[in-house]
Amino acid sequence: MIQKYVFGSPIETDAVVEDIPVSGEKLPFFELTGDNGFLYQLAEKDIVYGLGEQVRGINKRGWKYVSCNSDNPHHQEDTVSLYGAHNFLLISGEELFGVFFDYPGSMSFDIGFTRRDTMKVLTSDFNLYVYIITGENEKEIVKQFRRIIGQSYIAPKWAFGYGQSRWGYKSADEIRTVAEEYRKRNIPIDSIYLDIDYMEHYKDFTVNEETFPEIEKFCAEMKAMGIHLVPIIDAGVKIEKGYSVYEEGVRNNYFCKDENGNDFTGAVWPGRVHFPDFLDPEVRKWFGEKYSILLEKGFDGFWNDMNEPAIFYSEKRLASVMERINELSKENMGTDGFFEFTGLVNGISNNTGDYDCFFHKVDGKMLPHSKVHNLYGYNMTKAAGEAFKKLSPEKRILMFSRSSYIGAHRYGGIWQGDNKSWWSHLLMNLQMMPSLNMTGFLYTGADTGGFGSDTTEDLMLRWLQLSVFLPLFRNHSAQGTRPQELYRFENCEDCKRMIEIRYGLIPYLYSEYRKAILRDEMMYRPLAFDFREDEDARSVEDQLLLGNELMIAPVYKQNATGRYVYLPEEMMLVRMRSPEDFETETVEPGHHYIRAELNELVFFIRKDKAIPFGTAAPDTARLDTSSLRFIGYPEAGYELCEEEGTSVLHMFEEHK
Ligand code: MIG
Repeated sequence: MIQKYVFGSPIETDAVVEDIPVSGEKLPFFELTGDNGFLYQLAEKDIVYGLGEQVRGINKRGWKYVSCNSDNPHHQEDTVSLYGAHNFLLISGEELFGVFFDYPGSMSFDIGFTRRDTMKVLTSDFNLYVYIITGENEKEIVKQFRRIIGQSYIAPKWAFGYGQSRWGYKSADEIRTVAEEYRKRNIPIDSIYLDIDYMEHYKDFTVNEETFPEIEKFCAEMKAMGIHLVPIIDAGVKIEKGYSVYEEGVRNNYFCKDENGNDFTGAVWPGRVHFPDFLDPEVRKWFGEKYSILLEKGFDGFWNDMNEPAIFYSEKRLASVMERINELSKENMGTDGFFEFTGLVNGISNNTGDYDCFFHKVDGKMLPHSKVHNLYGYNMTKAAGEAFKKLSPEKRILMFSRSSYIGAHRYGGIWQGDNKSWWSHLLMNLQMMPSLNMTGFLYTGADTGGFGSDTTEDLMLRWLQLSVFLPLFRNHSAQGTRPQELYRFENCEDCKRMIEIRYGLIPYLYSEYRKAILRDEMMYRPLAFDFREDEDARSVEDQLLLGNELMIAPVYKQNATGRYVYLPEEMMLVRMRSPEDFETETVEPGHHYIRAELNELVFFIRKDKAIPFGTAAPDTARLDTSSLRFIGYPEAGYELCEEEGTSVLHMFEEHK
């Protein structure tokens, strides 16, 4: 059952697409605090799931979080905000219910942080909708929530192939080399990403003709090699006379305004920019249609970045900071002055104070950005998604974004942003999957190998052993870090075999992905969602159920040659070194230490289940799905859900 409650006069976010009448009853479970907040008494054993893209564990209890989308490359234990605002929680324990706070401004969640037995949720101004969802179990509650927020975006099948990316590829030649290195070694690959350097001075929808000459030809050349090129699009539009996107935006009042009604100016990669007012449907239509410039050149996938929006500095803040620094530098700077100085400098980027200095047009009214901050990236992605429906009705386009709000899942996926090459971030990648799935983000994954800081070969291998199971499988890294294309490693062969296994898994993964979307289900679940009564399952933080058949439990510690795994039921362990080289063994329920050498992918098939498994292929277009094998329990069948419909497969039965 779903009940909708209203407080004050909320801004419509369109997160929920189903019409639900507002309940006249009193909000259950929560107490109103009188300071714009909601209070819930947590019982000793309550688990709190949710919040989508956030740090820490699957159980969110014991920390505080803030939904305030931010360009934050420090994903640490004490981080409170990342790039998304996913205000859905599921409380499981004494009571069982889901709650969605549909609120586009900044809000905070103290989940047993100040007091272990208290959850306090605070909004900035108490104008919001609250949805309470009750049901028989966790899965059923999520299903109801997913139904009211609308069906998730479906990525093309090729987007399940392996992708190589790096911030720093500067020319077509460099990209060509990457493609050749992969093909030369027969490492499967489907996509190479173009980061900001493909553009001319970081101007959206332009291509640098010197470094990327004849881009149509280059796209075609890559396509002939089986490789899709995926360019980045940034939110800010460069201020430059003669640049058509800028000029059209100014002429038609498509940019966010400052308090005087002038176009608001901030700075990002291109230098000074204006920000399109994506909350205005007319602006979305205009910006969305710009993607056709690149579609026509042969691109068929995009990633939207810097759309929290990230602001290096606003013109106004820069001026006031400079003025103050000038004053300070005239004096003999004492301790106080010095800290004021560093504070000013450090606070110049992504300063939430700037959010009151620019405005959006919402239903004909001007609203300060702070009121709708968390909707910006969502609406940028919506602009693209809506446009693709018109520009490319026949062909699926890959789209994922950095920033998001619930609702964005209908238009694209997200990636988990600027993580680091840290072992803890490999675990965090896994832990974010269920909470993202709860809120509709199915096409997701993190930068494999880690984005910031230097990776190591063993970290890469272990990370591959998680990412082979995740929809978005992209190796991406930041400039200045150790190069991490797979052919850079001494044991490139081991990496290659993991990618080959991935291609063997794609028929299964894409099928489970489609099922999860079409049925409003979670593709990745905590163990406790299927084994509710099992106390040990309820505390597992480093294993996931995948689809209806698998359990994954990757090694995420350096130098470990195995790990403890909890089996809530008997399962079949698969130990795989390549698509052709693997063994299986049945493992009893309980806690086990499972060995897994660096070159071994270990995963589990649930009791009486089996999965279809293909062979390696250079890319998804060349996957041979006519000869799927089965791995798992001998009597099991499998329902394959493909683009054309579903078909039931049985063990040893050939798939046509
Ligand atoms: O300020 O485009 O998260 O994936 O490589 C950094 C450069 C801007 C942030 C993205 C990252 C991308 C990088 N971008």
